[in-house]
Amino acid sequence: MKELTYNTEDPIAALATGWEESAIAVIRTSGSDAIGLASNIFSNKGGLQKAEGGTIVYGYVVDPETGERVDEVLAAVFRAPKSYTGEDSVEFYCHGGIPAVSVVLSALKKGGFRDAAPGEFTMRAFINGKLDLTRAEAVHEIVTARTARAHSLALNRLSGGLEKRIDGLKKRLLDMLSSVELLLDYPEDELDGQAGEYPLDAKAVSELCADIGRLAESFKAGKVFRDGVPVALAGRTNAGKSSLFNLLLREDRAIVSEVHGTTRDYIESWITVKGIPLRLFDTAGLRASDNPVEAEGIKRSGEVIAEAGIVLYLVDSTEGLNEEDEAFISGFEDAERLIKLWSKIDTVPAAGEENDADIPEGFIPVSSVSGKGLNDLEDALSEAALGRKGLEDDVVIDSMRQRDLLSRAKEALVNTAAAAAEEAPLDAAAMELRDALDALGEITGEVSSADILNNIFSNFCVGK
Ligand SMILES: Nc1nc2c(ncn2[C@@H]2O[C@H](COP(=O)(O)OP(=O)(O)OP(=O)(O)O)[C@@H](O)[C@H]2O)c(=O)[nH]1
Ligand SMILES: [Mg+2]
Repeated sequence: MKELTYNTEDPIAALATGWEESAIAVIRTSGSDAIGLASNIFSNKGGLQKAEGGTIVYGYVVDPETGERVDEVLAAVFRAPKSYTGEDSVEFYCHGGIPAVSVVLSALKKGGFRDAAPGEFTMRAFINGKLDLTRAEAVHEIVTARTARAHSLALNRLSGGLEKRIDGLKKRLLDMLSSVELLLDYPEDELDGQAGEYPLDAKAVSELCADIGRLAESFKAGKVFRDGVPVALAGRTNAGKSSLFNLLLREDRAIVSEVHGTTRDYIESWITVKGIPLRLFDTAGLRASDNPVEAEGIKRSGEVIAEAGIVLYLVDSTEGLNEEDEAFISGFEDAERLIKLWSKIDTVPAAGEENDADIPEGFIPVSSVSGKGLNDLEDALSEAALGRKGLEDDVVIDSMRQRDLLSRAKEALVNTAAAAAEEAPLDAAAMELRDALDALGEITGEVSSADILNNIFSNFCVGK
């Protein structure tokens, strides 16, 4: 990746909306002289210069070299510190489409702005204290969220849900550290009434440790919502995989036929189940085949199935279980990743309670014709993706950075708890507590090196 220059002195500009045909495009600028520079390339120069923060000025962007009007725009003026970045900023609402955007950007560059690096606006917002790191990271997650639920979790972080949680943990840590440091600074005999009392309560330390551990664990759920889970449909030929694929997509996508071996190449599509983004794969039916094309399809399907986070294994209820099914199921190592489906249940005559006995243990009866079992299947998918308890807490972390720092804090508290249980000398405990506090501080960005910041913001898109 190219070395990023986040020189916060420069005036910067970038397209904040997509590079595509659109009615309106938004070009963002920021910098201490952003308003002055922008007014130099604006038809109503005085109007822009004098505009109050939070107001909009109508006019034309003018090429500073040729004096030519390049686009008719609205310019929204924001004055420091009341702007996204905390600096002076002008946002141009120009006509959409790549040509219009290009000429406006080019005029801005001639006027003294440089192209913004990825995430540079948000980085400036962080540096200027407009948001902490957990919120800054959430900005990226909001823009890239795949489902409404993922979006709402990121929005919770943006509005400070995670920052507040971390602050609460930090406060508990700080209370512990202060009581330890008090004794270190003023040995017991100088403090009235506290002689002999060990300042750390092992139980409280363990509780704090568990709370930090739980937040670290939420990374798994956060990742599920951020990246989604690959789900593969598997089973013998004609088991009904493609029919179920289409039902879950609510779209007639995969070819369905009574011919065995219809699906050759696997196909995939994103679906949303209970707010969880799932990448669903329909695969070639598993059977021994002399046809080299089908054999290759089956091989590739095997790879998809091996890499899937969840496998839906279909057995045709009109055929029943056979040895191949038994072999697949018993050969599947991680049972929690496997959901077994008893397909085409609509064909069972007078389907009802009395027939349930025919359904083998652990199978969910489904029908792609009647839709029966779809709710149970969705529950099972959600459980396989998030665990039995589902999402218990709306505050989840979804960055590896946050997870690693929480683990570091947890580790330090495990050591502190052990020291407290033995009433060990306090120096070591104080050191561990300080380390835990530092780790939590890094999460919100109180302490962070330029490298860490570059790493975080370089993943952003330009214009954010
Ligand atoms: N009655 C009934 N028929 C179904 C159901 N699901 C699939 N079928 C029929 O079963 C046949 C095979 O369905 P597909 O969805 O193509 O099966 P597949 O597992 O994708 O088959 P391959 O691609 O050959 O591996 C088709 O004739 C479908 O109409 C169901 O729920 N009920
Ligand atoms: Mg198929």
